[in-house]
Amino acid sequence: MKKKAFITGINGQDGSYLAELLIEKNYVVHGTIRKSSTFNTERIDSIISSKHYNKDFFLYYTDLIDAHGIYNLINKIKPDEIYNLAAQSHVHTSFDLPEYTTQINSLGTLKILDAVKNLKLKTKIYQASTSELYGNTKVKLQNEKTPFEPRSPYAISKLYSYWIAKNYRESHNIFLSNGILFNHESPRRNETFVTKKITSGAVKIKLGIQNKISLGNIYAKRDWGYAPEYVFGMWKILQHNEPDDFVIATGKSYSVKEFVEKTFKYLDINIVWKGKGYNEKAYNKKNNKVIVDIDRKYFRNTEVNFLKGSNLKIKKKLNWYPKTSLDKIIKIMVDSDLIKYSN
Ligand code: NAP
Ligand code: F7E
Repeated sequence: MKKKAFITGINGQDGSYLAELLIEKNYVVHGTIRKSSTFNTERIDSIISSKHYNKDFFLYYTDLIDAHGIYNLINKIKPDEIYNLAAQSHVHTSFDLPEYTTQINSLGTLKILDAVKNLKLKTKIYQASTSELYGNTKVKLQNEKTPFEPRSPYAISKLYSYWIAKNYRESHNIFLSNGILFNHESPRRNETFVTKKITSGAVKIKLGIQNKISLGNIYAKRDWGYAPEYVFGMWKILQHNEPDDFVIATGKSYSVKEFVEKTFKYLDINIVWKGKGYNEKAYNKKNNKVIVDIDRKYFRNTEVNFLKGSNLKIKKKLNWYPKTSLDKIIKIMVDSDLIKYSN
């Protein structure tokens, strides 16, 4: 019998890669998308137009706000594994939409856990936790034991889902694991996140269809990994012989400014930085034009300044380790943007 997986947020960056991985691993994959007035399946269109659609790949409209819909779906599918990836995942937006973010990221998770509990299923559940939980920790290399200091409504909503997952694991004996994933990127990242904003902006500058990129805090540092490898880590977490929590990270950290420099370097555009604070700018050395400037609107009310994760536990217990360097990730993203915007 084929294993059945249920992925919430299957048309997101991670959901789309995970769906491809699980189909390759011979699962029957069931996934949720939201009803939208426009097409929203771009990241999974290749599966929809493949032989898998409605054979071993099924889509359902639902929203994590809808407890009955979720219960009914889980009851109908009775999945072996659930990957709860659906979320209002944008940190900056969570300051504007704190209640909605909490409804989806916190109570949405609870709805899934309650469905599995009430239906008395033996389903294993993966909960998408995040390095944002660490906030402005003083610990220089964050691991599974590092105390959390969340700094945004997003992080706080995910703190609830992290703890409710642990509680349902302990109090209801459900196989429930948190993956504490550090930032992971790919050509499928939405352009509202900084890496994709930079690679697509730099490519458009190279092609002469955009003049500059406006950014917020370029001194924030992140541990950026490659999304397809991280979804493989999610799957490994659920194949472990017991439920547990794992950090997935590269162990390397770079600033947004360094990401900008690496991206322009790959595109053969030489830049020079001048000015300080809100007046800092990067100039194209060739023509002295401003190609990066700072815009206050992209700053956050409270920022997470530095993240760097330890992957020791997942390396040791699950033999998962990152393979793709940041330079390689930038190359993959820029090459994909070049194809997209050259046409
Ligand atoms: P993403 O691209 O933003 O995808 C989020 C998915 O959730 C989309 O399919 C989205 O659907 C869906 N969704 C949003 N609101 C929903 C709602 N009310 N009901 C049902 N579905 C809803 O995020 P991602 O990068 O793939 O991340 C996957 C998960 O990992 C998220 O929970 C995120 O918070 C977490 N995470 C991400 C990272 C990272 O660096 N990428 C790191 C740590 C943790 P629409 O397309 O309709 O919006
Ligand atoms: O910001 C700074 C910004 O929005 C990264 C989500 O997947 O990863 C992601 O959250 C950094 C921040 O990602 C701009 O202030 C500067 O310090 O790409 P981001 P994020 O907030 O780290 C975590 C692990 C998740 O769980 C989330 O779901 O870049 N930054 N200038 C900017 N950020 C954005 N978006 N736009 C700018 O113009």
